[in-house]
Amino acid sequence: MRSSAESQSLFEKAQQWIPGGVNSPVRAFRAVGGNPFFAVRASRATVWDADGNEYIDYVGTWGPAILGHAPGVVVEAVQKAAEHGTSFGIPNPLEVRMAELVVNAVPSVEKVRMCNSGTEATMSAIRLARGFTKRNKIIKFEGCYHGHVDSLLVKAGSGALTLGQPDSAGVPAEFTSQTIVLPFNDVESVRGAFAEHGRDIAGIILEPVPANAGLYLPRGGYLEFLRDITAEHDSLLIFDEVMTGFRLSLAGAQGHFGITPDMSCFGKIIGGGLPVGAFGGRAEIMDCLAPDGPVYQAGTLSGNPLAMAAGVAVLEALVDGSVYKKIEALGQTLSDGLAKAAAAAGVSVQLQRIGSMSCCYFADAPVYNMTDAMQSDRDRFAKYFQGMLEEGVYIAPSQFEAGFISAAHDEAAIEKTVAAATKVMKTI
Ligand code: KE4
Repeated sequence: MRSSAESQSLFEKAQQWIPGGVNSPVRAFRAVGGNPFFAVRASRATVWDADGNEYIDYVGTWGPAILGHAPGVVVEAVQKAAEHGTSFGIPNPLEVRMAELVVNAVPSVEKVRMCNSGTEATMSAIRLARGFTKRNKIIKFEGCYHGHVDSLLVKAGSGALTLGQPDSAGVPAEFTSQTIVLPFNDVESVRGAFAEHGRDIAGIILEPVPANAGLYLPRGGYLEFLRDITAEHDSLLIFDEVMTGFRLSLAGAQGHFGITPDMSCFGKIIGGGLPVGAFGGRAEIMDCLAPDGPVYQAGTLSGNPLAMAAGVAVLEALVDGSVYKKIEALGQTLSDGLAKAAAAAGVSVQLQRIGSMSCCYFADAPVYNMTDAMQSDRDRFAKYFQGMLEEGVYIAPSQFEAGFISAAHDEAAIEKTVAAATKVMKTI
């Protein structure tokens, strides 16, 4: 039995001064029971908690750690940058290098604006879409999570779905009245929305691979359909690639699927673990942003030299493509191993994976949308989570999250994980 005295003590203290004891709800373990452990150190594919327990980490700080934790290139870059100042609020060369890397990596992005979180990126992208098209309605899909933007916290995924609050209190109906929420992978519902609201739809925002209700894939032709119908109605196609950007390929999901959105949102990986967000797209759209255009958007720490230094170091390490080959192969090995573990235990799972992102649904049928995902057996998932934790494997503390493999994982880590799953699956 893992010791947890120090984490318990920290959690008691945290709950006195921090709502729920956490600074982001999904960390509270509410969906899986028990109390969260407190991380004190992370390196490569391992995280250590305050009681000295170590875990193979498949959360990867929810996506940023594609190179693993504390990669040397990032640590050195941040140390060097910090010696010259932690923030200027003045344009700096690292911002220019970051923009160059993003524009060179993602063909659909002609210009990009940095901000400080994925939420800011999506919030700004939909404001820009409305300003550019002079229309108000936005289509989003059930189960997709775009951060805690008021108007998009409707049937949202991630922590909202985990806590059973896909719609948040405190959001006036007026703020979501312009948001059309449709099931993912359902062509007819999108056709119907455009038939009814066509000329007032500023755009569609989606996770091209929804990974905030577990992980499910677009059906064949679906992304192409969304690209065509938005173009047909002069609406914008906005890919929220906060999670998939620079994860599924150097050009994200759009590069993997060969789709050209009008705008894209980024975060996580491009900050190398420091607070970051970005949104970019066609120059004629981006030039509507202040100071050139009428759409206002700003941020004290946007383009901050530490986040830029960390992000530039990561992106430069990804450019040759070798990381993607490695994490794709490890992802396949892990999914194959987990499938065998489940089969041996007679447990019905849906292992859904793309590249280094995956989800193990405890479900009898494949998952293609939020309704399917909600059929999964969350009690069984909670038992699986706790069993894996006892075996020294940390997976996302929610059935409605994806897992990540980093370049720091290796065959030995995957073998240990599969061995743990083989043991745990027999007990749940
Ligand atoms: P942030 O504001 O948390 O940086 O990004 C919001 C966001 C936007 N778009 C997508 C596709 C996202 O996945 C996210 C954030 N992802 C969750 C994990 N599923 C963040 C974890 C958390 O909320 O603690």
